[in-house]
Amino acid sequence: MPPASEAGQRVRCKDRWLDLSHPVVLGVINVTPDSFSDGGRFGDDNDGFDLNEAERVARQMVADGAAMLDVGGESTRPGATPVSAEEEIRRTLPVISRLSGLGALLSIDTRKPRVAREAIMSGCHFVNDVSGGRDPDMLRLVAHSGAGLCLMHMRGDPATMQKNPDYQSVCDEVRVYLEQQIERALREGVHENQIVVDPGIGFGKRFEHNLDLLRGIERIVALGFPVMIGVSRKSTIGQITGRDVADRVYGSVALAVLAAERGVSIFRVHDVAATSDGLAVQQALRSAG
Ligand code: HH2
Repeated sequence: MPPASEAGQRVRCKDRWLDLSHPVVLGVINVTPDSFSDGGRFGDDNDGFDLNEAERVARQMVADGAAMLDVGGESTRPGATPVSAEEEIRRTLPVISRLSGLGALLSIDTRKPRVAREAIMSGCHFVNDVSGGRDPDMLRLVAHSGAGLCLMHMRGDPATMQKNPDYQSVCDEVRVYLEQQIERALREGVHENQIVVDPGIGFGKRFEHNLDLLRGIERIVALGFPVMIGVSRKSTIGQITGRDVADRVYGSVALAVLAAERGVSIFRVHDVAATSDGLAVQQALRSAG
């Protein structure tokens, strides 16, 4: 694999750059009725979502320190029912158009090239592909548009991924998969400075697998590409703390800070203010040392 010369410092996002000289927060805007922690937040009576509320939440996230906002129109929680590209577009596009006026970097959380294309045309700078770029059309779209790209590891798909996932060594297998998907993306013309990788916490992994991945996250960091993680409010935190989804913020922030210490640079979170504060403290101690 070619050395990721610019990787680690910044990510190309069309005509802009995501600065990674310090850890950054990606604020989650789920425009879904069924996301595991914030589904239905923006209503939906099939006449569309509440754009004013989405804009209010987004503005608050940016004020609280989010460097980018991640808009998603399909829940990927285990067992979730897949939605069509048309439905994902109906959910996300009005929100993306509205948020594009804010000036923040925007990401689309989708596995579908059609949805990503529409989102990029409406102002998105980054594609968060939880399928890890399995569809070559997605890789070609990213190559042509110059958008940033997150390649995430997922075993199977959301409908089936938690049915007895098994690994010999989860860190090794996730690392090998990400390496292979990076190679595929580069072959399709994506530049190394567009790529971010994510081990996919909770995607086709049991509790022990998630812990092993987080303990061994330096092995993913060692790939030389910026690493993103999404642990916010997930069941891994619930299993450690015994708390319900709404009460997992402290555990989520603790995990983000520990991961930042180990070289993770992008944090996909619901609780932007709390995570930004935790990371600011981590950074202050680091530079003081
Ligand atoms: N997790 C979720 C969705 N997208 N993207 C990346 N890169 N990494 C993640 O860990 C990740 C992700 C699942 O969380 P959420 O969006 O809160 O829930 P749902 O899938 O139910 O909408």
